[in-house]
Amino acid sequence: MHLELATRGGDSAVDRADAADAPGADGEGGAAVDEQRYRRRIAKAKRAARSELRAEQWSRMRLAELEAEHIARHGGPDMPPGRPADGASNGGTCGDGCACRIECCAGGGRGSSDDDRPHPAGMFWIPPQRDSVPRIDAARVSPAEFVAEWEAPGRPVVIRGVSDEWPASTAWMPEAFVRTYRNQKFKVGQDDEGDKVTLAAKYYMRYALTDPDGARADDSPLYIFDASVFKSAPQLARDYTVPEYFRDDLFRLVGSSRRPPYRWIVMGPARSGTGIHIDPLGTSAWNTLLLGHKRWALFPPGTAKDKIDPKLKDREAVTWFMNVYPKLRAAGEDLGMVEIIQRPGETVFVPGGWAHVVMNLGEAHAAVECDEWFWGHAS
Ligand SMILES: O=C(O)CCC(=O)C(=O)O
Repeated sequence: MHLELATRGGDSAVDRADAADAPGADGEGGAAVDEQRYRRRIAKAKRAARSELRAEQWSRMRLAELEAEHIARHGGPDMPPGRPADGASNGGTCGDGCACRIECCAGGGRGSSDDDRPHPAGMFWIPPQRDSVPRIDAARVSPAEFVAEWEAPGRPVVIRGVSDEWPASTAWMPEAFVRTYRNQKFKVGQDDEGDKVTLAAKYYMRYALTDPDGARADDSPLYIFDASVFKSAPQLARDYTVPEYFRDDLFRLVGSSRRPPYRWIVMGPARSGTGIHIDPLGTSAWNTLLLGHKRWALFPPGTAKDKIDPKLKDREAVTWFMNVYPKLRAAGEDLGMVEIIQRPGETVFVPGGWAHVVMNLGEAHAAVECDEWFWGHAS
């Protein structure tokens, strides 16, 4: 979705239509005008971002309904999405400052019969034992140790504790975010010409969080994935700090004007995500999640492309998890597949050359994260 290294900069049809709205005009036009404008913006963005789909086809797989049915059946009637049913626990719950109490990352080896048990949090969740990626604490592992243990050998790892002090931990939470960036436009896709498709934060947040006919109904919702907004809203770059492990980055030597896009603000609701890909130019990546949960599947360099990236009707992450993942689940270990449920406050390190596919989980809340590519020392 965001993998193009150069966008064609020109305004899209959606941009031009948005420009006709004076910022703040929604406050004066009354609810009816707001409503119409909101619906128009979303419809236009969807048409531009995925021209192969007609409006009603955005929910043709009925995934939102199926997910709700799954939760009703397996999650218990009064359980918020993600909270395990009594007796469903197979090894620990989300802890360490995460308020959701979802069991997800306890580790503990694969192959348990619990593997096949429906997860109470939703149909795209995996049992904790499938998440086998080690966690390290940023305060306890020095940069030299990080390079030796993880970066140089190219091993994925999840780092805890890098974002505790970031202003983004509060500034990027949905309510604060929409207050600050109300009329700021964010990229939510790309049209057939390669131009970016944008939406103002106030429209996107409504679509993602509160409109029952918005993202909640869509199989693979629109997803904020924006690198260029750091230019028009430079404060965003001051809301986070590059973790120490990744500061010594050869990419910087290219110079800021010639450096390809390398950092993104990413926000999306359940089932939005990024289809399978390998990050370009041999870059590695770090990805810090501030809110919500994300599911990852990663494959080591050299994995046969036809096994993990067969031709599908689209390249959406949810399509991959529904059609490719079930066939790989058993063979995954032979292929070297590793899986992660990333929790708030966790940073995933993706070494160069690893193919990966990523999908946001959860119900009403968006995943909010910061994502950067880098070259580092070893690549
Ligand atoms: O968070 C995501 O949706 C995917 C991020 C990713 O895969 C990347 O930036 O390469």
